[in-house]
Amino acid sequence: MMTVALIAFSVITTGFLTAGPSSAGFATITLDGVREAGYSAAIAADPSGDLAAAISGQAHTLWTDLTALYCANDDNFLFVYADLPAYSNMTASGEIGLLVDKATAAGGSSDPWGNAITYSHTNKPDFAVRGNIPGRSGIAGDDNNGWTELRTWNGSNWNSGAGINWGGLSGGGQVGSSIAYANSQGVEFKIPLSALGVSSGQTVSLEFFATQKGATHGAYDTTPSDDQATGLTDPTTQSAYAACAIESNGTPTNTPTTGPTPTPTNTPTVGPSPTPTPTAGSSCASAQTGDGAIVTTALYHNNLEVSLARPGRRHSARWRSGRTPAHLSQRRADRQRAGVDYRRGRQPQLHLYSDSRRHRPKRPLRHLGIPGARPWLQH
Ligand SMILES: [Ca+2]
Ligand SMILES: [Ca+2]
Ligand SMILES: [Ca+2]
Repeated sequence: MMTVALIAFSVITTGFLTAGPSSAGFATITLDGVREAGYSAAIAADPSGDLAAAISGQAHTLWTDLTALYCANDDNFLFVYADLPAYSNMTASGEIGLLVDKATAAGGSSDPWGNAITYSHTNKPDFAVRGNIPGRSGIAGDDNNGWTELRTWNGSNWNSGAGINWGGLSGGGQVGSSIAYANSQGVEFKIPLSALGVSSGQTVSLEFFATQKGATHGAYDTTPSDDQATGLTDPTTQSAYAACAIESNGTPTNTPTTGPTPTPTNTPTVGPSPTPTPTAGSSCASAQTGDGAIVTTALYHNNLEVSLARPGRRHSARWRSGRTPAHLSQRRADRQRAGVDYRRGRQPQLHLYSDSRRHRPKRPLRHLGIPGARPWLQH
């Protein structure tokens, strides 16, 4: 028996891309002195208008009133931003300092530039970015040239980084390679994570202060809030930090999740091998490749398949008896139905036609565009 197994099944597969946990601190930041949205929420705040009267009373030190501190990072840099709403390079004069601690007790306890600022944090700062703001000229004592150093505590002093203009500002510029200022905006730092020796998952502690050049000046103001100068020459002692977490990339990790389990609608069954071993029939001269199977590209003869050789029981009986069909009308009808040519005196033959060609019984398959099809199925 010829068997054609029709395999029908459908598989529903659904995939989802799931975003990883959000990382508020991970962002793409441009070093330009402007605080972009990537900084998200402030990590520290300080009241506005809280400067000592002697400091707020000078136009060129009014910029030292600090209000908020931010941080962000990408794969390679820590960005820190301090709002300086009253800063202008046309009027401001003074210095900045950014302390960074890596949660180690060791560190410097005095200011690397020699101001009257004592670092008494439980964990002493391991790095201090100290710089002159790009500001106005003509203020005695202040350089206001933008020169900025990244000092590293080497275990005994702050000498590492001395004499190197790390920030890259010169000639009155406000945007350097590692620090940038923008009028009425603030100051922005871009610190290589490699320089700090930290990576995502770690937290650094930060404190930012503003002051003026000179051994008698303490911190005029700080973020986070801390001891601040009550006058132009009041020494200060700092002990406050703001925590800044170094975040990993918040880009979706594309972790695939399994959707609904695919459910085949029918269990696939294996049909006949497309190239079975030929088996010679009793009345066949020899076996032919493809005998005994139906394939989509060809038809072959199978002497064992009675239903094809003798499509109609009535006529099968007649053939066996050798009688000539008596009713031509019946024969015509049968011919149209089954495509059987049993003309008198000829060996019974079976013609196969497509369904659509049922009423054109003489047109064999090879005329219907089926490659390789044999037009006759002969027994
Ligand atoms: Ca920016
Ligand atoms: Ca303030
Ligand atoms: Ca430390």
